[in-house]
Amino acid sequence: MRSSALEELRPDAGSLIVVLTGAGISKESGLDTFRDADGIWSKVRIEDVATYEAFVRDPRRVHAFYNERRRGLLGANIRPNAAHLALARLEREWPGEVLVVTQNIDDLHERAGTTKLIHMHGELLKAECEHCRSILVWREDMSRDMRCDVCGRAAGLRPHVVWFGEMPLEMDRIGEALDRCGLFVSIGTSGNVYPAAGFVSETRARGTPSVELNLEPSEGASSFSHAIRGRASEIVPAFVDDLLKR
Ligand code: BJW
Repeated sequence: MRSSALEELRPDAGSLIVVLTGAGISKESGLDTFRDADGIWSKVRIEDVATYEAFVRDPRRVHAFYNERRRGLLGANIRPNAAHLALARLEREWPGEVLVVTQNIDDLHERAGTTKLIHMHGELLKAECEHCRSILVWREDMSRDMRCDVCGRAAGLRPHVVWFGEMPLEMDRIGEALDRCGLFVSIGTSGNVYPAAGFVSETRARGTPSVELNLEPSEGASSFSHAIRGRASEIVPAFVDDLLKR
């Protein structure tokens, strides 16, 4: 990390910092990314498990995919790493606001202590009823014939996740935060999936400084004003330390 370059990133003490996170921040907690060589999309096809059409065609298969990932997330060995913990510290200690917008459906930010958080692609530990639109906390396996606890109807429960072609959640709140933030930070995302991949361009158009913390340059790397390369568990705590020292 070049401290002279980082110095330029100094946002006003009272300003809002928006942090976008992706699968790379949870990799060192033991959860797979999507597009790395050993990632989830190297084992299953998007069109088989991550579209509404796939769910209608073969709900058993889609439920099996998410049931396995839910069981994995709840495994005793999965816990937040130093990067999640550093972002929770940033929220506690930064004199302005911090909003974490995560594409991840895991709950590792919450477990680390982050409270100002938007799960734009949903949450693995929740179910949604297609009949009454209730969102239910869900830690067990799910199947198509289960009944909704709220409306009592069967065959309507789906994982509360955003598949391709579906609208990500809380886009108005995210847009408002991007409009007024003093710093945009992106951590552990490949920049392949929109609309999240376009956030940096939105902030850049307003002249807002931005920094990408990732193992390697993302698809949109050239749009960031600054970059820090390395493993999230090492570079995120160092970055947060640096921001809080100023
Ligand atoms: C480390 C590290 C370490 C590793 N330390 N770094 C053309 C055709 C059709 C659709 C589109 C199109 N063009 C655009 C679209 C829209 C589409 C899209 O973007 N498609 C692209 C593939 C082209 N987007 C959508 O459909 C979205 N909706 C939408 O646009 O709504 C508007 C609309 C509505 C109706 C009609 C039309 C438009 C929805 C996207 C939903 C994405 N869903 C998923 C699955 C969620 C549930 C689940 O988890 O199963 O979300 S896909 C998957 O990708 C998941 C992730 O959140 C998302 C992003 O992945 P992420 O986090 O970036 O992970 P990776 O693996 O890609 O990258 C990890 C990075 O970490 C790498 O860079 C590593 O190097 C790094 N890393 N270890 C630091 N230790």
